[in-house]
Amino acid sequence: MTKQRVLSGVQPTGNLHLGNYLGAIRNWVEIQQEYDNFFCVVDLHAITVPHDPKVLGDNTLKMAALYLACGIDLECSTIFVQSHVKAHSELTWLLNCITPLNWLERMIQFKEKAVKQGENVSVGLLDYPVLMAADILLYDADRVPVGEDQKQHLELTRDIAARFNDKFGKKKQPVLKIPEPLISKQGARVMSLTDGTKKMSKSDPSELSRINLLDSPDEIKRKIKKCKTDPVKGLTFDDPERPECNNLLTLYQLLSGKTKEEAALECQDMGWGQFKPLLTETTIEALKPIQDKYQEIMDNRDYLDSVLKEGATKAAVVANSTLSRVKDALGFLSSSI
Ligand code: ATP
Ligand code: LTN
Repeated sequence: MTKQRVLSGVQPTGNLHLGNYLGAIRNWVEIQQEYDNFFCVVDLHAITVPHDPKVLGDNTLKMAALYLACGIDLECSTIFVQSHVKAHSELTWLLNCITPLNWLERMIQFKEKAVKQGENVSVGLLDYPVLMAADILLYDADRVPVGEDQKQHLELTRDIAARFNDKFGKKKQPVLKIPEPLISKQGARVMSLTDGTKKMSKSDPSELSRINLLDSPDEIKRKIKKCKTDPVKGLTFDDPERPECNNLLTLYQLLSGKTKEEAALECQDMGWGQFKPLLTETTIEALKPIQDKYQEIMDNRDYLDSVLKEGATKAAVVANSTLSRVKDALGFLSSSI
């Protein structure tokens, strides 16, 4: 039986944090053996907000190294850079022309990011979800593992595919596969260390709000020491009055590999003075193997280059075949005449 296909990606903007790891990449690693996977570094998405050309390339390379360091296995997964496969840009244009403008204006992430940027909002930022739809639809992905914040973008992807099939599919033969989101219950929404009601995010101006996968033990210690807590003794999950407590206990549970029950029992009588050092140690220990592997990969640039080259070649075969199908359905004159 052929395996179902998975596609996902992360933008090479800033450092990968525990939210990206627990909400996305760790789940990719957990499920990868069951699927045929494509994981891309979505560098075209990274330029939808003002960016620095001096660091884009390096950040893209670092993100790919982090995918490998987190445990992406090339036996069952392909790692590639979005801009290396030209079909992503081309399909975006084609989908742009069938996507109603008001579908994009409704996107929560666009509204939030547009407000933050004031005057300087690009057409690319509005079009970001169509590019994301192209990423997914090019690979006929069955499943898309992401954090909770991407749910709306996935619904849009499904709507775009359905609209395309409806308008251009022949005799009920769909052109594009409609993907399903894969959002794990735990870790889907890791919250900021400085405000338990806001998601941990790369674009938060405060470094203290997030723990990055490459933070040193001292940085981790300092951030957990300063993180927001509450005056109550004893830690509990799921108390709406205690968002910080729920977040920190969830981090402890996920990073220690314990069950929810085990973590709840262990921490039920702890004060913050006892819990914070425990969380610090657990975090440092959980990130150490990733950090060591990352260094090893970054020290072997030739290897990393070859992974990305091979990845782009494999990805292009699948992507170009979907693109041809789409162009045929739209009635373009074939270029092979
Ligand atoms: P930005 O804040 O600039 O939008 P981001 O931190 O949200 O960036 P992305 O590159 O947009 O990072 O997201 C990559 C993946 O990480 C996505 O699957 C997203 O759903 C997931 N993710 C991001 N933040 C969190 C979070 N706080 N908790 C769980 N998952 C998250
Ligand atoms: N918008 C996503 C990143 C992203 C993505 C994708 C995720 C771009 N293309 C395709 C899954 C599938 C985000 O996490 N901000």
